[in-house]
Amino acid sequence: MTRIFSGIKPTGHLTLGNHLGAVRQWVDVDQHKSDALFCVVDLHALTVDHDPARVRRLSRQAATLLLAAGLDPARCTLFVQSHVDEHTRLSYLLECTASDGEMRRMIQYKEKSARERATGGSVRLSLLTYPVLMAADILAYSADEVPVGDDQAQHVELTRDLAVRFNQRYGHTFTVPKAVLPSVAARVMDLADPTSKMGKSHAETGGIVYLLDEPEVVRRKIMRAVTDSGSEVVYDRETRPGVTNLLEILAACIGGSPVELAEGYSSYGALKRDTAEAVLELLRPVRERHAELCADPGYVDAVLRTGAERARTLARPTVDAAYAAIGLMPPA
Ligand code: AQP
Repeated sequence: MTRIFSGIKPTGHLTLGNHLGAVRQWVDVDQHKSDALFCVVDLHALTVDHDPARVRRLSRQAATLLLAAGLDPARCTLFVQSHVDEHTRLSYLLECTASDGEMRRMIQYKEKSARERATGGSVRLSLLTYPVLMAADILAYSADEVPVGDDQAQHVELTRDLAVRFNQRYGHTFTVPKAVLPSVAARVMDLADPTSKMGKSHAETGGIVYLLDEPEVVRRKIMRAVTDSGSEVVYDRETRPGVTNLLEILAACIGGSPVELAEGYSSYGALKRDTAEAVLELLRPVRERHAELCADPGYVDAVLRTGAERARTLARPTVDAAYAAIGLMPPA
């Protein structure tokens, strides 16, 4: 059976981008056809300036929202990264496999480190090495597939390179995984700036739809989405990024192709109205279930405990094999 691993960082409240680009695929497809592991990757949230209490709160909220979105603990394994030591154990071995040049070429590192420096902050070393920890997250479970949005494709490519290199140097240890991207909404853009990705940690929140936004707020954000000059509804990422983003969101919510959906609209207003209603319809059950789960924190704890136990059992032999292969003496 195909093994799948994917994760989400508790750096902010989950967004429509996370939902359409990743979580919905996990819920509707992955957990039914594969041995799927989903992880709240809390260690990754420490790579930028963070508030400890907020990370703890957002980790719980992310796990609760994933269950609310439809992850079923009877069908998949849901856990928190820092509850399973194998991730950091393996990460160091992969740091000894990667080169610093490789790390500095990562687009997210270049963008985020530039942002940090521009605001006078210092760049944490972990921001540079975090793709290696992500590789460890994936390789520890011998995952075959990694369902991700487009922004993570480069990191999965790095994971593949590290797996191949390690296997060549030290003998076959890791499965070489591949990224699986959704066919639409692989990169949902910020509604207020459709040339930049809708990211949950971004400071400007006016163009970001959060899964727990009140319906009126969702409606307002979509109705105020920046559209393009011209008035025709045309699907073209280059020349019409705003309208194209709305068409992608609508298509991801109701099905169909964004190009064909465009033919049914003669004004931006109608497209925005339909997109807002489609998003609200998609998020309504998630919000309702989230409220129910918040009333039962013991259930969420139990799911995460069982998930971490299974994750540990799966990761341990692979990480132990990597320790042996790279030349470390086993404990007596
Ligand atoms: N806008 C998006 N469109 C499609 N997919 C997306 N994903 C994230 N944003 C979009 C996918 O969701 C999964 C989890 O994402 P993440 O937690 O790694 O990243 P984030 O939500 O983008 O969080 P941040 O902290 O705001 O990250 P940065 O600062 O990197 O933008 C992934 O599969 C991701 O592809």
